[in-house]
Amino acid sequence: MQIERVDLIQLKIPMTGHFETSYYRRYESDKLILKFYTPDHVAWTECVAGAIPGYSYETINTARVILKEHFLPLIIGRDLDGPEDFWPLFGRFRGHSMTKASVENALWIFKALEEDISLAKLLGNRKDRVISGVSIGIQDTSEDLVRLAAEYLEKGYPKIKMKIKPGTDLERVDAMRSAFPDIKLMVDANNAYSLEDLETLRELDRYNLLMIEQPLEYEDVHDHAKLQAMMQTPICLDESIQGPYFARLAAETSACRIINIKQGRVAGLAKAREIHDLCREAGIGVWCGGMFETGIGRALILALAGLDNFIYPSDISASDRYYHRDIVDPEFTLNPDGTIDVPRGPGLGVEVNEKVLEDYTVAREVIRFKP
Ligand code: OSB
Ligand code: MG
Repeated sequence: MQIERVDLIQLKIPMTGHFETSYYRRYESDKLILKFYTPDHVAWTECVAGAIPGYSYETINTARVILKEHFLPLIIGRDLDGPEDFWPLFGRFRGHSMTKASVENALWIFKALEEDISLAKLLGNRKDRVISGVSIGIQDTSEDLVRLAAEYLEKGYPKIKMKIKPGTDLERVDAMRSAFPDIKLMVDANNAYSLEDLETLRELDRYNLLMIEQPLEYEDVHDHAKLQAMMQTPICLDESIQGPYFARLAAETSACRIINIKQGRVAGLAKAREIHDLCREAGIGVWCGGMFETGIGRALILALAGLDNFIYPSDISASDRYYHRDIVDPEFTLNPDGTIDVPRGPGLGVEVNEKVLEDYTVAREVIRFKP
């Protein structure tokens, strides 16, 4: 495969409702979409970095600069066999995992297209469906939270993840558990706590939560190990697991019992699969998180999320969870059994609707380096 052109397409997509984490409330989704061209095929990828450096230091603007100055010149015009060529070329670069993933993903998709098989099949995913779940941002009141959760449960979502932050945490979890005593419920703190908050965190043990996601800072693997030893609820790490090494560190120090795999956070599908395999050996179950993906990124993570150690419900919800109109056809919908279909067509298995894409586009650049 020889990539001859890449379009960088910046989108601003209004969201169906605001989404607040412990660090930021957003009303719209800023996205960087990449369209890669070889003489025979087109591959679409999505960089999952956001508008502000809140989840990690990356943003769509750091991604654009790194892509243009460092990453794209390395691959455009080069003869590549497939994803196995990625790390020998990109291993020399530090960080910028989401940006790396947006390039690495294209090599997988081209490989699948060349073999005329689905990305899921190429990755070794034999499942047709993945268990869905919905992630709910911090609401203004407990009543708002319970009302919103009821709507999603009514639609058939089999798991609710609620974001928490200090101050309102216990009141909100209490309200949710009183309203829904038996549902699969978990919380995500996005680093909002420290070991000083031990008393509050241990109170969470009373609510039969599936897990508590990333309570402490992303560097604090050691403190998570201390916390896990003092809590019954499984700790799940998200931000802390920046690659296979961190998964091994977390396993060897018993810092968590569960890991949320986001392929963007760990620099692509090869590393995501490596972490998946390593966790299986270590007895750590994983699940597939999300980054408000459009249908492009959603198709990609569905292809990954059917591997056999993805044993907890995902954060992969239907297209209309965040977007009035997704940029792919068909849009993703929730099955009556609370699952989402894994696309089975060649490559990503979805078509990009360029008319809808155009409606959301705020900037587009064509990158082409002539030899
Ligand atoms: O911490 O899992 C998170 C979204 C953006 C950044 C971080 C997180 C999230 C979510 C939403 O929880 C997951 C999704 O529905 O895509
Ligand atoms: Mg998280």
